Amino acid sequence: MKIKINRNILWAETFVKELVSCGVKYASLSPGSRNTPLTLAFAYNKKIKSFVHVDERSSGFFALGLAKATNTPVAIVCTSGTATAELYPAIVEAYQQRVPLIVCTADRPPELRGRGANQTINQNNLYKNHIRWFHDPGLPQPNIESLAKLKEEIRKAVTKSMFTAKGPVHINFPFRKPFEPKTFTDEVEKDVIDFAGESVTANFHQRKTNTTNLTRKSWIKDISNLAAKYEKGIIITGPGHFGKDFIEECGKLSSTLGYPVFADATSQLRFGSHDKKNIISCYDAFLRSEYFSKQIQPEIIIQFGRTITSKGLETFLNNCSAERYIINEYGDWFDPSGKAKAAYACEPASFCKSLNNIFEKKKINRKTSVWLQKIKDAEERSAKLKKEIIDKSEFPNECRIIEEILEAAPNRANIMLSNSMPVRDFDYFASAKNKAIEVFNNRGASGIDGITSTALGISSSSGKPTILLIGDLAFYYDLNSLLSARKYKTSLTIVLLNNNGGGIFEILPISKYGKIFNDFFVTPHKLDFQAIVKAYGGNYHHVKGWKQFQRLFKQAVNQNELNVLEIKTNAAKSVKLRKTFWEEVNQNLLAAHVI
Ligand SMILES: Cc1ncc(C[n+]2csc(CCOP(=O)(O)OP(=O)(O)O)c2C)c(N)n1
Ligand SMILES: [Mg+2]
Repeated sequence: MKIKINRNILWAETFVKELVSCGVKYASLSPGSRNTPLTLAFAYNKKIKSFVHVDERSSGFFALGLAKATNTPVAIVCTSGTATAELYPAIVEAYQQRVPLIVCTADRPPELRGRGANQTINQNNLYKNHIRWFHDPGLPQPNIESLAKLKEEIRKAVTKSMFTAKGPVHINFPFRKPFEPKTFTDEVEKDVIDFAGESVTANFHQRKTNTTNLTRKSWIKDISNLAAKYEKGIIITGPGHFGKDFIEECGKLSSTLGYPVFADATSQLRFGSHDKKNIISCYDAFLRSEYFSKQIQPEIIIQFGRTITSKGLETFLNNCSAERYIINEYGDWFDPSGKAKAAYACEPASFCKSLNNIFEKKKINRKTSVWLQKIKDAEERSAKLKKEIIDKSEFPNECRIIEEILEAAPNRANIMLSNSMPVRDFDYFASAKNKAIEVFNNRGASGIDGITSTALGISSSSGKPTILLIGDLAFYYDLNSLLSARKYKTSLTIVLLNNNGGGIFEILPISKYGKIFNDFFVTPHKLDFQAIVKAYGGNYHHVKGWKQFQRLFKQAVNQNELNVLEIKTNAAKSVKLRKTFWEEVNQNLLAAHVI
C-alpha cells in the first residue's frame, strides 16, 4: 500500500529523529518560510526542547550558552539569506572555544541560486573559516537509500561536533516548495516511512582515553624527565571547563612537583571544595611588579586550557625563557607569545595522571620547595593587600563588585562574565572560594555581542542560579535577547556596570585624545536602562550601596526571574583603584626583599 507524503517533511523528520537518537536535546530556531520543514520537525518532536528567537544573532548565542552548559551538541535552525549570516558571530565564538553546535540553514533549490531569486545568497560553506565540517545533503529524496545516507551524515555531524572535530558543524538544507505536511509531493511504500522513523542508537558516550598507552608516548616521557629535573616549574590553567578528574590529578601533580598552579579565574580551579593550597590567584598583580617578575625565572611551564586572561602573565610569558608545553585535547596552539615549545593533543586529566604514575614509580616528591614558598609568599602578600584596598574602597567601583558577587552567590551558581572589563576584573579580584561556582565567558573571540543571549542559554539548560556580570555597551548590544527572557520566564540575575560607554578604553593611550576619544571610542549613550528592562518585563533596581547590593542580589538570585541590578560606575576611578592595587603589591614586594 502506498502512502502520500511531503518529501521535505519526511526528510526533516528523519533528520530530527536521528539527532535525538544521537543525544541532541536542545534546539534554537528562528522563523522563516524556507526552513518550514525543519521547524515543523523540531516543533512536533517532543524529545527535543526547542526555543524560538526572532533574532538569529541572539539565537546563535543562546544555542552557544545551551551547549556550553550541557556540553552536548545543540541544533540551530534558520531560514535562507541574511538570516544565515546573523549566526556567524556565535559560530566564530563556538569555533574558537570548541563548543558543539549543529547549524542548520535552509536554502533555495539549485535552480534558484545565482539568478536573483528572493532571499537567496551563496550559502555554500558560508562559514568556511570557522566551521569544523560542512555538508549539503542535496534536495530531499524519499527513498531508503537517500534517507540512509542522510542519517549517516547526521551521525557524522554529531560525532564530529562532539568528539573528533569538536566545535560547530554546518548542514545546508535545500528545499523545493511545497513545505507543508498536507501538500503531498510523493506516494511511497510503508517501508520508506518505517525506515525514516527508525533510529540507530549510536554510541555517543564520552570517549575514554587510554592512560596506559599515554605513558608510552615519547613526548610524555620527555616532559616527565624535564619536570623531574627542574625544581622551578609553573602549571598554568587557562580558561576551560575542567572537571573533577582534572582538578584532582592536576592538584596531585602540583603537590608532587612543588609547582604552583596559576589558575585563571575562568578555569574552574579557583572555586570548589578541592585542595587549593597551591592555587595562585594573584599572579597577575605580582607579575606586574617588574622587580619580582625578573627574579621569578621558571625552567618549565605546563599550560592547560585556552589563552590566559591576565595581561600580567602574558607579559611575563613574553619575556620568559622557560620550556613551555601546551596540553589540551586537540593540541590547539594557545600561545600569543610564540614562545611555547610544543602543543600536544592530550586529554589534560589523562596527561596529569600519566605523569603522576611516572613520579610515583620514580618516588619523586618535592612538596616543600623554596621555589614554591617564594611564590606562595608573593601570593599571600598580594591577597592581603587586595583585601585591604577593596575593603576600604568607596562605593561604587568596578573592582569590589567581584568579591561582593562571590560573597552573595549561592553554592553551585553559574557566573557568566562579559568581555571588556568584567572578565578582567574577575580575573584580577576573584579569590579562591570553596563554593562550587562555574564560570563562563565568550573569550573565544572576545566579542561584546551576544553576551546576554549566551547567559540566558546557560541558565535555560543548567537549571542552576545564573548570574551575568556585564558592562553597559555589551548589555545594549544584545537587548534583543531580553524578549526570550520574558517569553521563557528565564531566571537570570544581571549585574549591570554602567560607566556610560566603553570604560576599557580608559586604559589605552588613546584616552588622552579628549573629545575624539569620547565620541569615537567611549561612545556614551545615556540610555535609561530602567525603562528598557521594564519594557521587557524584567525587574530593575538601581543599586546605591554595597549593603543594599547584598540584599537585592540575594533576593534576585532566589527569584527565578529576570533581574537587572544596575550600578552606575566611573571608569576612570576604577582604573585608579586597579593601579593602586598593582603599585602597592610592587612596593610591598620591593620592601620585603622577598627574593
Ligand atoms: C562585537 C564587538 N565589537 C567591538 C568590540 C570592541 N570592544 C571591546 S570592549 C568594548 C567596550 C565595551 O564596553 P562595556 O560593555 O560598557 O564594558 P566596559 O569597557 O565599560 O567595561 C568594545 C566596543 C568587541 N570586543 N566586540
Ligand atoms: Mg561600560
